[in-house]
Amino acid sequence: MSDTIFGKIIRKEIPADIVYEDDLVLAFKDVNPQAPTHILAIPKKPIAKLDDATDEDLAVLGHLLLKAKQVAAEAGLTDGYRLVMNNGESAGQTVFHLHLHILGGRPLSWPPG
Ligand code: DGP
Repeated sequence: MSDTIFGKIIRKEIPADIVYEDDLVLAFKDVNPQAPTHILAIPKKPIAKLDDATDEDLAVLGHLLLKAKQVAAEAGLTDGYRLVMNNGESAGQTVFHLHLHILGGRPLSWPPG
């Protein structure tokens, strides 16, 4: 897949407020927060969107989900939080490097728009 702004963040070519990093995943604050806490968790592997993931990505996607839980806890989201993954343009995806939004710190309505 072609490079994205998140690829530049992974390579530290542009700054981001990183809250967690290991060999497989990175988590950083969203530049346009939609809630008091809005963190993005991404695999370092450049998968454009969930539809492009394969069985080879099983471990990294499981790791991403468990690290999202850890990041939410470390951010103090003890009263619930929402994980969102937009898949494709009509779902609202704008950056084509798979990412999980971790949102919390205010009541979140349902259904999402
Ligand atoms: P999505 O619409 O699901 O593709 O979400 C992309 C998110 O990425 C959006 O909430 C804004 C965020 N974002 C875009 N560019 C940057 C950036 O350069 N830095 C950070 N920290 N977040 C960004």
